[in-house]
Amino acid sequence: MGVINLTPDSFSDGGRYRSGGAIDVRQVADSAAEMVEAGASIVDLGGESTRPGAAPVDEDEECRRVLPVLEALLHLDVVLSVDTAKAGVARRAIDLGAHLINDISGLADPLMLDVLRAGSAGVVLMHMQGKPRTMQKAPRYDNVVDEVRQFLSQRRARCLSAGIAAERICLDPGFGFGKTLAHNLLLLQHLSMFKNGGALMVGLSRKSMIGTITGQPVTGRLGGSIAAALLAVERGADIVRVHDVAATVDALEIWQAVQSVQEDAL
Ligand code: HH2
Repeated sequence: MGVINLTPDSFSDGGRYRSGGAIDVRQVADSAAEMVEAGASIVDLGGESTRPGAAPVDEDEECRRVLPVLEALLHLDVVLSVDTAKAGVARRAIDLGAHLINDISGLADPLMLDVLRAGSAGVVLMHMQGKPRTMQKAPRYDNVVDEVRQFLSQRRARCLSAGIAAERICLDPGFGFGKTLAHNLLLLQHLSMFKNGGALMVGLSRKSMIGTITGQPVTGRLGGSIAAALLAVERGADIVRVHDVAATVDALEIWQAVQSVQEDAL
């Protein structure tokens, strides 16, 4: 999954697609096509930054950022995902043709389930402790792996009992969302415990946990991000949400070749 942030304030690519205050839809379309060419099977469009301390955006502004771009990408042969926690944005995105709603709040909006039930789009249910503005102040868990697993399985059960088929649901432990470095590392170490037959997704790309370990600024986190993506895939992640699609695909191709080579290939 390639990330396209249409925000002015995302932590690593904020403002990238803006010129003179407006979003340059053509430039976004070129980037999305490049990601697809490089091997992305999903493109994720975000209209609200969720970095720690980010200010919330209202529904109309989020739609103004995301919907014209979504419309411009509908011709691409790729799964189009919209990163939103707002049922209103999700509804309008699905009506326009979005295939997947990436809900970082894991159904916090009480209307989200109805919106999902009314359509056929898939959903990513992500775990977050607290809200982006304050989530990194003092994250606390007795057992981070158990608590995040429990949250995700409850939210998944809610979707299932609303009639959303298991194949439409993907779970994500939410790296960096109300978690210390140690919480994030424990989640990655035990990622295979999140496998439950459905799809598992992770977002580790360029995150501050990579910067804390490597001492690199956002612009220098490619190596760390690729290492983290590989560790996640090795532990069962089906989808990795990344900013650097081409380099990640290369790394995963090497991993896959090593996994699949047979003795009789000699
Ligand atoms: N991380 C970010 C945003 N959306 N969605 C899922 N499912 N999982 C993640 O880990 C995840 C996510 C944060 O990264 P980014 O979009 O690059 O930054 P920002 O929130 O500042 O726009």
